[in-house]
Amino acid sequence: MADLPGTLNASGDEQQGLDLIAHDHLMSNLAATGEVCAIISEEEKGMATLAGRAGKYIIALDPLDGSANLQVNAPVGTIFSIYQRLSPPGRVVHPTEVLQSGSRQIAAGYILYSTATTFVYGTRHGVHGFTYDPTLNEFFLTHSCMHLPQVGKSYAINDGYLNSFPNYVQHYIQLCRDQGLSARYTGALVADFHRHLIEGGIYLYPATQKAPAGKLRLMFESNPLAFIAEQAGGLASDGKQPILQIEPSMIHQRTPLYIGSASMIKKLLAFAHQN
Ligand code: FBP
Repeated sequence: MADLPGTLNASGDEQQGLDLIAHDHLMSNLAATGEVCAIISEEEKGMATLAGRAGKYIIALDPLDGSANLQVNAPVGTIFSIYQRLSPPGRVVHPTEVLQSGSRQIAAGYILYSTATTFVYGTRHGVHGFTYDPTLNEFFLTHSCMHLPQVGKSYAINDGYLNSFPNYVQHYIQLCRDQGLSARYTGALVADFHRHLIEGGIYLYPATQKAPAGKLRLMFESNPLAFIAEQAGGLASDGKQPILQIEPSMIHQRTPLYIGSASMIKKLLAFAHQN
């Protein structure tokens, strides 16, 4: 049972009431499929094992990304990863089975709740986007075979923290400014990432004094979007290695995140290696 609103989740973030409603809604609907044997969620301390051990899949969930945007009516989203279980169906799922590296994802996706409701998912066969039509209560394929452009016209970073970011990030942001790129930061990673998936760009959330391990969660935010980015021709890194290569040691582990257009990420990493 997840915690009550006004409380902190396992990552120490204030929970909005809707964080928990979204969490409970997704948990019960995923359990009802009978295909899922375990779930880890940003809103739940540990692994939730589901009654039906026959399920073949493990799900990682960020029920409501950007939930601080709710009270200001700005975009939010749901992010998910799908992994195959390591033990045979029918067995009790071992807690280590949920700590698989992002490279072992079989699928990942997100739903963006904004001016439209958009569902994007990626597998090793490509990335596709669907838009919800409320008049027909249907999602329609509107973005097939999505490719993340090699370069973009914007960057997303919390500029207010710039002085606490590593020098190479400050140098890279100065380059973006010198090139006349636009700063676009919504307060919801899923919304910034969606913009970059369509028109190119880069999202940066480095380690800071306040968050020395970074802010974004590896299992719930970074791995799923890194999988989609790479399947769409983009890149995702923690500044030292590809996000998908990170071996997780904790469910609520955080990581610095740089994700988006391949050539912009390569330029940033070139600065990092000079540093
Ligand atoms: P939540 O999943 O708790 O919402 O945290 C993630 C996030 O909200 C991202 O969506 C967003 O890009 C970032 O944190 C905003 O953080 P900050 O307010 O520190 O810039």
